Amino acid sequence: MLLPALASTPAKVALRFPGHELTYPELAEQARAVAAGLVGRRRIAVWARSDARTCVAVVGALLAGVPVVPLNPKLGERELDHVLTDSAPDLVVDDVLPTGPPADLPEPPAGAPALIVYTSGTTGPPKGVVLPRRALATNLDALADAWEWTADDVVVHGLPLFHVHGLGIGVIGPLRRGGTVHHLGSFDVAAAAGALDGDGTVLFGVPTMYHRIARAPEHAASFAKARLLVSGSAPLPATLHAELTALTGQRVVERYGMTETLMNTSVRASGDRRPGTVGPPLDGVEVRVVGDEPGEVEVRGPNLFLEYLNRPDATRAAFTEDGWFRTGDLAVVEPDGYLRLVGRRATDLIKSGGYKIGAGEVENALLEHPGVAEVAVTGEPDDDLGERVVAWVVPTTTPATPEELADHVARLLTPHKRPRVVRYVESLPRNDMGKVLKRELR
Ligand code: MCA
Ligand code: AMP
Repeated sequence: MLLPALASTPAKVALRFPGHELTYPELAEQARAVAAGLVGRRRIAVWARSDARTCVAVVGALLAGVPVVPLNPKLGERELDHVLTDSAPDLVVDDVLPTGPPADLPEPPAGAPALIVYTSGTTGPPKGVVLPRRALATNLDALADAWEWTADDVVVHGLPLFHVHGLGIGVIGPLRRGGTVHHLGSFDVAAAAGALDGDGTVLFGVPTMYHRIARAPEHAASFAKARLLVSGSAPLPATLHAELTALTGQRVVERYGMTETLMNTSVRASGDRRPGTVGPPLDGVEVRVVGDEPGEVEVRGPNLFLEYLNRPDATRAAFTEDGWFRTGDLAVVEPDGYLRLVGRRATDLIKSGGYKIGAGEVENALLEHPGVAEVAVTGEPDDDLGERVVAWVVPTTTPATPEELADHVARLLTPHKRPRVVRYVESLPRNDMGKVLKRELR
């Protein structure tokens, strides 16, 4: 059973959002009504605003065995159109939750799809990653083992609910444990500190959030109280790790995951929390680094996705013949089995604020703007975001301002993909084949 606490309904808070709490009995009642209203649906999409309604809709769909596409509520018109056309949900859940009369629903099979999460690649529009229930259940149990995560934990975060980090690990995780999610509505250092001053025990965040925590020493005492501070989705710089230790006495636990694989490795709660390392493989997950080190990380195990929706070509290309998933991440393995990630195979993937952004998507969007004749998009180091999106633009005779180009990308794709910097150039460096030499732009 994926969510046993929805059956046993302990008398405690399951979900806490600003100004709104649901206990397990309340969540179970509401989610069962949603499940009854969803019976027979093939696939649904949910506007994944950061609120309890999103969680009730997702839990209801999980109870009914109906796969859910969580939609970023800020999706721009082009990307939204792509996601809805590609996933073809037979219902889009917004404000009003579907309901039906109480019904006893059987537990869906472990191999059945649970979530379809859209993720960027190096080329083309985002792909829908189909995650089975088995992946969630086994991965969350492996994390519970590594982090000594129990029903007594109150997990605090302000992560978006349309990605694996916030929804899969940050909401379904605590619910599988029978513990509590304390979602901040949106990330804010003071709010996170307040939650940890209350009953919060564990904090989940991306490195950008930890960077902002390190810039707010007035709240250090609150972060010092946490049982665990966990970071993931992008590399936590060793300097930031050290700053946080100096400030809070805590050593941040890093874990390494991917939409397609959920979590692959993590430093254990009882383990050595070395800066720049993401720990050993989780129980049940096979991880190998192929070729000369640093080599590509490949993963096999019950944590893997089933397929990219409607993309058998991309699915095939992502796996080796014997079923290892190629992550595209480069790593070395330390003597004690810890992974140290050192980069990515593809230069055209940017990680900004923990969000994965394909350079090609942003280039295609910018090329549609009348002010842009040619463009190349790169990622540059950024203290706060890890990397920032930079657009190198050859303007037309009607040039656009950086703000206009940022708004254009935000409106077409999504705000976090917008260029943070625009550099106007007379021409782009190209090789004999006409391909842009991005390395020369850095
Ligand atoms: C700004 N905004 C705009 C524009 N400019 N909207 C429209 N047009 C514009 N031109 C809006 C943004 O949408 C945002 O709204 C607000 O203004 C601030 O924008 P921004 O500067 O982008 O936000 P930020 O303050 O830089 O955000 C930092 C952040 C965020 C909070 C750290 O990047 C974040 O939540 N990151 C988490 C990413 C994540 O969960 N990744 C997991 C995927 P608003 O604030 O309302 O949004 S990786 C994963 O799942 C794997 C499995 C793993 O390993 O975890
Ligand atoms: P996504 O496709 O958005 O799920 O992002 C997955 C990618 O995020 C991985 O392939 C890694 O490149 C990166 N990532 C996740 N966790 C970490 C981490 N702890 N350290 C470094 N990179 C990470």
